[in-house]
Amino acid sequence: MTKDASFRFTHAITRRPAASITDGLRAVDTGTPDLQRMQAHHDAYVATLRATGATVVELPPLDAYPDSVFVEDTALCLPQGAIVMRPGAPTRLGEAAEMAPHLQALYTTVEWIRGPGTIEGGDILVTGREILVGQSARTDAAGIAELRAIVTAWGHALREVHTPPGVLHFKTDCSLLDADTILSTGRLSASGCFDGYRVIHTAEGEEAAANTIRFNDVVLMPAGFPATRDRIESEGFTTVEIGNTECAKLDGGMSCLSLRFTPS
Ligand code: CIR
Repeated sequence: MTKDASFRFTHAITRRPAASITDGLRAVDTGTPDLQRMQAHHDAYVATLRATGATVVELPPLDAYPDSVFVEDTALCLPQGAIVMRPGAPTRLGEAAEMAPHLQALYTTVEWIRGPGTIEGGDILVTGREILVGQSARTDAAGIAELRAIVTAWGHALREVHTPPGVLHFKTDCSLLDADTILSTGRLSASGCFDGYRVIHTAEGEEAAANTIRFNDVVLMPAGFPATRDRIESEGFTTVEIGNTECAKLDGGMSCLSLRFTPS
């Protein structure tokens, strides 16, 4: 794939948060998310994606799945096709089948992780060179092996890495800023998993800013992390800050809220 294909996209899919979001999974209870505030943040997020010229499909809320706003975990979208994931959280398993028809409407090739292994999109970082996948409480070796078989047949290199203990997903702690540049927390990059890349670190105490998305010409990042924002800007990127207080209560961030791709 061309290097730019890791951050330039014509399409995104999002899903509006459901009223059941109050029952969303969380590692630590820091309060109940407010649906109205989350919707307002979500509207700003979608508007920012659209402002780059992309087509954004906004799916309706799915009350049966409290975490279904976090669509990233349901699929991996690559230039050659989409792969429907198999989430490791039992309450989220059905979200993948809900997403599949929307991918089939846009892609010629859609593959499935069939199990018994599990894997969630939040553990997968596609760079300009390779696909990094972190084992986590949600993503296991069998799930990664199944993904490897599909993506290597499509010409990608897959490298297995580790999600820091106590961190939900690999990408909770990192994101791609361009084909060769990664934003990372110090605790994650210390593992050496980004050796050979240009790494920009989140500022001290701003680890929660690590999950951003580069989408066409902008970097969407959670609001409230000025030192990290300044670092990203000083490296030549254009940031847009999006409120993330409500998603953060459910361990969610910028990448979780969309699937980003160019259909083929
Ligand atoms: C969960 O625990 O599954 C959701 N509350 C948060 C999912 C965040 N998704 C992501 O980082 N890709």
